[in-house]
Amino acid sequence: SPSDLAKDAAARAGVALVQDGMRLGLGTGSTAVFMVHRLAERIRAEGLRLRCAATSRATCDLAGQLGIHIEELDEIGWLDLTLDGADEIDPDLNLIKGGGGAHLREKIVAAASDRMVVIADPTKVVETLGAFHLPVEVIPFGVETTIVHIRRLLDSLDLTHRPILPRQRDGRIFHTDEDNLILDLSLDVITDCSAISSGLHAIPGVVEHGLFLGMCDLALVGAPDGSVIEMT
Ligand code: DER
Repeated sequence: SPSDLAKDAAARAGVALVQDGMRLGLGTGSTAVFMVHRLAERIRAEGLRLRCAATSRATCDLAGQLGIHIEELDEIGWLDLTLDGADEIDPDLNLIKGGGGAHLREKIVAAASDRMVVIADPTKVVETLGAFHLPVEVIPFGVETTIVHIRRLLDSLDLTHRPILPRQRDGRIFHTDEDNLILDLSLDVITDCSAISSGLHAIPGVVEHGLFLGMCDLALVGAPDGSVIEMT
């Protein structure tokens, strides 16, 4: 499909940044799947020696199936480059991530990297963040009270929002790799990213949200014809 061609083009451009000996963070999601496949091809073709940390069990499993040796982030310590997808990318390269429910480990890995490069198809590029829901990872204990605090925060910021319920997948409550829950906030337009970010972080039951502010160094946006636009 055109979307797959665009994702693969972005994935190939991201993998082209990988140099022998690098310590890499491998993202999560459908675009990251293309990236892991292209990376495995380069490793096989060129005998690249890399140290790779995964941002989810799903990516760890896929990489393992493709012969990519995955290590724990703490075994590697720090990373040169993280390649990951995004749900939305604004002109300042601020992101919404978490559509796949992996934004906590993704943010930890991105924060442990000298460089974060996002790979995406054109549908992810937006003028203003918010059309995509904002995922928030929360501890299951007392989640109803956490929801009350989030609702009060959104009201204080004059943000309209719909009922806040834990994310479901295949009809069951979704749990993250840390066995936490995800709340998807439908905010429509997010203009004051920092107010939302600091407000959410002040709530005890909130673990992490999907706003990646000032973390992305470069976005590679693929097109179905194989071309790639760089956003910096
Ligand atoms: O969950 C995530 O953060 C993923 O990276 C997501 O944002 C992008 O997933 P996609 O490549 O399947 O659109």
